[in-house]
Amino acid sequence: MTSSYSADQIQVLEGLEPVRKRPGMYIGSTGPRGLHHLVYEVVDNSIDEALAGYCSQIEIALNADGSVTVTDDGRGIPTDTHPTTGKSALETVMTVLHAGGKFGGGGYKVSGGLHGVGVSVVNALSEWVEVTVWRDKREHLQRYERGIPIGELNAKPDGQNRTGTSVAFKPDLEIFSNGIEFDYTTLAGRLRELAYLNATVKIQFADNRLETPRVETYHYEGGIQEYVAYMNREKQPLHEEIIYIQGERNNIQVEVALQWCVDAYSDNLLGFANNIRTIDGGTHLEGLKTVLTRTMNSTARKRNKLKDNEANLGGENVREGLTGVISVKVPEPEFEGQTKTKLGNTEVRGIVDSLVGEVLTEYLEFRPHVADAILEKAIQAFKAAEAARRARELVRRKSVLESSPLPGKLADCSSRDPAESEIFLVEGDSAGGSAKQGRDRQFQAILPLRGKILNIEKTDDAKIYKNTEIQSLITALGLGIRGEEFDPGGLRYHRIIIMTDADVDGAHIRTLLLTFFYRYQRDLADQGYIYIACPPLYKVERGRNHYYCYSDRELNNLVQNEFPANANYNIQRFKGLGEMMPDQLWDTTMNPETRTIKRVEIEDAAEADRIFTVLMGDRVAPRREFIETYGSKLNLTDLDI
Ligand code: 0RA
Repeated sequence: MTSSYSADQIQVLEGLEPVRKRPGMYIGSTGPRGLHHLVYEVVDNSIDEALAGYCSQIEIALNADGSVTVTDDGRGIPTDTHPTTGKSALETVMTVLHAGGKFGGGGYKVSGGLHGVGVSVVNALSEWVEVTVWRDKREHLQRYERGIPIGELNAKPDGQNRTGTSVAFKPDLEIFSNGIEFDYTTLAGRLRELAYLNATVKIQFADNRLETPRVETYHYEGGIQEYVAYMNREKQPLHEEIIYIQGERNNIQVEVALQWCVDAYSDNLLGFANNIRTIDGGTHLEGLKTVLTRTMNSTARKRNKLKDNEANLGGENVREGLTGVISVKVPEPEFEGQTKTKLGNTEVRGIVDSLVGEVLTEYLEFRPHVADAILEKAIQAFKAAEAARRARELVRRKSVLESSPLPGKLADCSSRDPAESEIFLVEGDSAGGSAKQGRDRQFQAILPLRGKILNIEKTDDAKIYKNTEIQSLITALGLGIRGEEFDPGGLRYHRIIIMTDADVDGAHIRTLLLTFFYRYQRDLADQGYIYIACPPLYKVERGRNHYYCYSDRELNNLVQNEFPANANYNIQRFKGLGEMMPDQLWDTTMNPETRTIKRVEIEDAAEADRIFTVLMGDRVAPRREFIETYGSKLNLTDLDI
């Protein structure tokens, strides 16, 4: 540290320097996820102010210069001088790590989880930040550059007597070296989710980067009840009214919304703790699952749907076709697991159990038709599961007889270390052949899949396990049975790479596989094991050089911008993977040194669930509507509908 810094600046540097040195420690990554995290961090502060009861509206704007502005109508960050630092509270919040929470704004803080690192982290990782606070009939403004205040906190009279906070920031390209472009859909998904989870808040989202700005408002007075309705809007509900349960015990707030659907076979339960999506579950979801199973079984016995000599319905059976959201607000949340997305507070389990148990039991007593409809579905599921179990046992017995449990067409790799092993799921035998010859057999396995695999969205368990393509997929991957506790220990490859042709059929097979993974064992996707290979579309030869292009844009760019105007060149369009020579396939698509693969991430589970239903389910009308809406983004000549 040089001696030219003033005392104030040294403190600032000590405060935020670690953040700039190791941004990943604070925001997870400096890729797109970390970048978007900055916005969530700032918005979370406004949401906290709303949960404390002081803020009703939050506006988020993506600005043309790449910055973002988040404005709320809360009380405004305090601007008086802070006793220990001698600086304004505002400057302290902005420049001292973890200072934000110490002001005790009341209500719930999301600290400790994915978010809650504090707005100072955003300040540290931004090229500049400008904070405006309206309070005490004044407008206060301060600017920071890379975490350092530029000048004093400036105040001028504000005639309007408004209150609130506005934080504008531009992410620092020095930190986010892959780019600082925000994705509208990603942000919109999370903001919509926040609006569902916090029914009182109105969230406005504007994209002012566009020539004609786009503005959307999210305000759902029905809260998570409306969230469930939204997720189910393409499905056929088993009962009209969404079951809603709300209560508070020991300072822990619990909210649950549930609706079963007729034509759905899997369950879709989303858990949130302090507005954070708990992908890895935790005590709130455990409590909910336990109480659902118990309540439905006792209701079944009361209503004579289960005889004394019949076994209890399993949790899986009871949850079949269920869409639900549980949102808890816990004063001191403990988040566990590698990604801190599992709620650990043990007291939550019992509170959810007793609260939901009491209300749901009574709800069903007053609505016997609803109770019977759910029970009949669960009993059917129970019977189907029995049939599936018998089918599975057949599979198991058969594989014991065959002595080799791995499918014959799998070309396995030599490595037995899943962490370094990958498997390519390849469309068709001919591409499978090229891939087998082109691969590095040390760590790359190939499983050719013949034709279209079963559409799991339309099928029940028993049929799924009889399907040979799915059987070989399950055994090759080393997976267990649908819905059983996911054990990554059993997984034989940590990269499952879907490699299909770059045409409509390829896209269809890819979607079928993704549907399979999403419905069959979503943890695989949630934990980032699923990838999509990116084979090239074109090979361009010019003289002794050749180039591979992965999109039309790349091809145009190459031909128009890189080649001289009168160049002679030849373009070969790959119609399928099978057309590529084994070494071409290796160079362009399989070699970890040179290839691009896309990891499948499920950012917005509710939307994913809905889209899978629309694209793969039984009902034609919503699918047609989806294609009509988004069809213009597709190349219609490629569509064979
Ligand atoms: C601490 C205390 C008070 C307000 C806030 C924090 C506050 C922080 C943020 C961040 C974004 N928007 C915000 N709005 C409020 C309240 C102090 C008081 O007036 O008593």
